[in-house]
Amino acid sequence: MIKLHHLNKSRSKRIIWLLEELSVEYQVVPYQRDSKTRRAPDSLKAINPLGKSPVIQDGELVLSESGAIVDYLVSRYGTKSLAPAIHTPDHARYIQWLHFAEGTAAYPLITRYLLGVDDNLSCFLGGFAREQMKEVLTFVNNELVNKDYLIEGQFTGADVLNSFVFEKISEAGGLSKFPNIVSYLQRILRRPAALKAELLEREFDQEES
Ligand SMILES: N[C@@H](CCC(=O)N[C@@H](CS)C(=O)NCC(=O)O)C(=O)O
Repeated sequence: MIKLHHLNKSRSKRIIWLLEELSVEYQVVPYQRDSKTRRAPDSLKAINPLGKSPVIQDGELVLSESGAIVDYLVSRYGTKSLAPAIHTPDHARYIQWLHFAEGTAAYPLITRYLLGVDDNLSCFLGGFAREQMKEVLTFVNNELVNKDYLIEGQFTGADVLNSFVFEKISEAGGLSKFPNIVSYLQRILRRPAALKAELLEREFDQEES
């Protein structure tokens, strides 16, 4: 059975969501962040020396990096259509969106978050990341004109993976100028598998919110 090493309040919720979409059997191994440092506990390093979540175990295979995990799970277990047919232009676009989520999109979000913890958003890097974030959101908002999902006409693993950045920005009230992203996020988050992942994430979170 697939094991997901899941850290509370983290990117790992998306993997619960994907496993629910795929209707495969899985087990969640929960970890809790340190309340002061926000780091994962050292015990996670036993499975991933970097001490980062998500990580999955599937038989002998141990895999980290959310994008790689989504790609692997969808191609290995995706009996439903969670990715476009391989060797099509849409499949290439799907791969682009997989990389976008943890690359171009996540970088300014994480930078702003960390500078915010230090109350240092007015520094050069803070302004740089704010501009980058605006460009990312404008790009995605334009991509979503007349489209329900990132890939035209098809909900895919890329929607699950990209949800993290948009959810975080939405929670911070930063989507008011991006109506296509708002309606897109509402659409994907009301899927039964997404609602179930939200419930499970709360169940596995032992921190007071
Ligand atoms: N690029 C990695 C990022 C993994 C990552 O940074 N995970 C965070 C949770 S959102 C983590 O485990 N942080 C705990 C720590 O660094 O101690 C991925 O996509 O999975």
